[in-house]
Amino acid sequence: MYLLVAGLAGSGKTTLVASYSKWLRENGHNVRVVNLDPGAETVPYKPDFDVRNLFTVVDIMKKYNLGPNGALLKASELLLEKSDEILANPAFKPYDAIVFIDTPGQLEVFMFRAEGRKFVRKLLRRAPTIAIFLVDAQLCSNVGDFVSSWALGLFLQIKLDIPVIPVINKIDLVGEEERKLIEAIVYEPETLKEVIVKKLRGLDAALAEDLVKLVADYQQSMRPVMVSALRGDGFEDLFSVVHEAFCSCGDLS
Ligand SMILES: Nc1nc2c(ncn2[C@@H]2O[C@H](COP(=O)(O)OP(=O)(O)O)[C@@H](O)[C@H]2O)c(=O)[nH]1
Ligand SMILES: [Mg+2]
Repeated sequence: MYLLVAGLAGSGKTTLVASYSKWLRENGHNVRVVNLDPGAETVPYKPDFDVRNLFTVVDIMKKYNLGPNGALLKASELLLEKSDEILANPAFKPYDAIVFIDTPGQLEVFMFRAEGRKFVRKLLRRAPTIAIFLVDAQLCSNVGDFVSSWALGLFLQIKLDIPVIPVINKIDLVGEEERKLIEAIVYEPETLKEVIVKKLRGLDAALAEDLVKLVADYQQSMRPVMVSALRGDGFEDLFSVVHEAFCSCGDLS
């Protein structure tokens, strides 16, 4: 089975891939780790497959004379072009392990473009695939930012059409009061509604209602989890939600 780790740049994807895969191994699970971020400088885990052995953002910039953004777009084209070769690597054998996939820092390039989605469809054809969507808990210092990022997980679910588990990361960096606020936003649709109406003022009231309903439905199908990728807090809870998600897409192992 494949576990895609997605989220905005800096949300903690790479850190979570490293610490959570280690935790799973220590708990007797077979795990492999794939780095699909061609822009990563270093990764704190030993990848079983690393896309940087095929191309890196820096190489692409030089070879095609592109700036960083152009190179990222080119990288997602190359990822799809070379997908058969990539997926043939033994690291992607899906049935004897949980295969973690660390994705590019720039979520929009991978997830909100046809190439990224086509790659995900290829994974899905091989084995059950789910995603974790990381949101940085520190964003709650501006509730509007937090809710917008939170809703992005929902759009990801719509776009990719696979189960997406919303995960609040860096919970070690927020105080008790902020933690309560986050809990209220992610577990209580009424609070979320209040926040959307008050803080996302640009949103028309009817649209706000619709957004609240969508997010509430999303949460019902997928329970949010709070973790600290750095400290390893919340990993048992994350495991039970990941397990449930795989069960619901037909893979009980
Ligand atoms: N305090 C704290 N820092 C974290 C946590 N997870 C990630 N970070 C830090 O956030 C920064 C970005 O993390 P990274 O894993 O590279 O994010 P990515 O861009 O999503 O892959 C790094 O400095 C990490 O050490 C966490 O749970 N707690
Ligand atoms: Mg990363």
